[in-house]
This record gives sequence, C-alpha cells and structure tokens, in this order.
Amino acid sequence: MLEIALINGPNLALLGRREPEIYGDETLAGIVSRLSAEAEGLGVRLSAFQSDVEGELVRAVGEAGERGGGLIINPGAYSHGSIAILDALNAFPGPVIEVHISNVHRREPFRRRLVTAMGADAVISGAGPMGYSLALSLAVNLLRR
Ligand code: CA2
Repeated sequence: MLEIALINGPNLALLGRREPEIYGDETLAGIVSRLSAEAEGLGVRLSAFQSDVEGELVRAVGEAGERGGGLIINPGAYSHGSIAILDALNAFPGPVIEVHISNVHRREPFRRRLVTAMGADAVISGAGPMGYSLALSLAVNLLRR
C-alpha cells in the first residue's frame, strides 16, 4: 500500500491549545486521526511524525524517502531558514507538499521567505488545518499520475 508521510515541525504539537485565531482549534492528534481516515478512504496509509528538533526532521524525511510514497510537511519556523531540511526535501524521491496552516504572506515579512518550499512540488498556505487534507489529496493524485 502507498504511504504518505506527514511530518510536522517545531511547536506544532501546541495546535489547538494556543493561538486558535491563527492556527484553528484542531489538535495535532485530531488532524492526524482525521487524515488517517481520509488516507484510508483514498487507499493509502498515513504515517505521522512531529519533532521540535531540526535534525530529527531531516532524519524523518530521509527515512520516509527510503520507504517510498509521498510527503506532506509543515516544517514550522524551520521553513524560513533550514537549508538542512531543504536538502532533505530535494533528496526525497516522491511528491512533496509543504503546508502552512496560516497564510504566511499575510503575517510578518520574515515569514514570506520560504526556504524549504524550494524543495516542494506545491505549497498550501492559509487554508487552516484543512490544508493538510488538500495536501493529502494532491499528494495521492501526484503519486498516481
Ligand atoms: O502557518 C504555519 O503552519 C506555520 O508553519 C506555523 C509555524 C510558524 O513559525 C510558521 O511561520 C507558519 C509555527 C507553529 C507554531 O504552532 C503553534 C500552534 C499553536 C500555538 C502556538 C504555536
């Protein structure tokens, strides 16, 4: 069965607990269980990983690449500066969709620079937690193309 890896970066474990006006009120566990059900409906398997540590995210991208399939990643604040994550995304063999829950273009200017997005096939920003569902459907579509 095809696998889609969902990787979330720093502070995303706080989802649903603080700043709901920016990030919505769904918890990360809620997003993962909703997405797992959606993945099952699409005939793919979802794996999920979250870390606040850059190196662990790099490793998780590499390991997902070894398993094959697609990748949905929200690198959190590392999106704005991590060349290590960018390099890992560039080495990922399958489709990569970068998700930002908030519209980074409507926030502080430093959030507009998306370093890691150079390694993504598509970027979804500002769709709220629903952005993960859009990314799942796109990743599956790209994998089956
Ligand atoms: O919009 C996004 O998804 C971001 O990747 C979220 C990052 C932020 O640094 C990026 O610029 C945009 C921050 C994630 C922090 O998540 C929190 C969730 C709830 C409460 C506090 C932080």
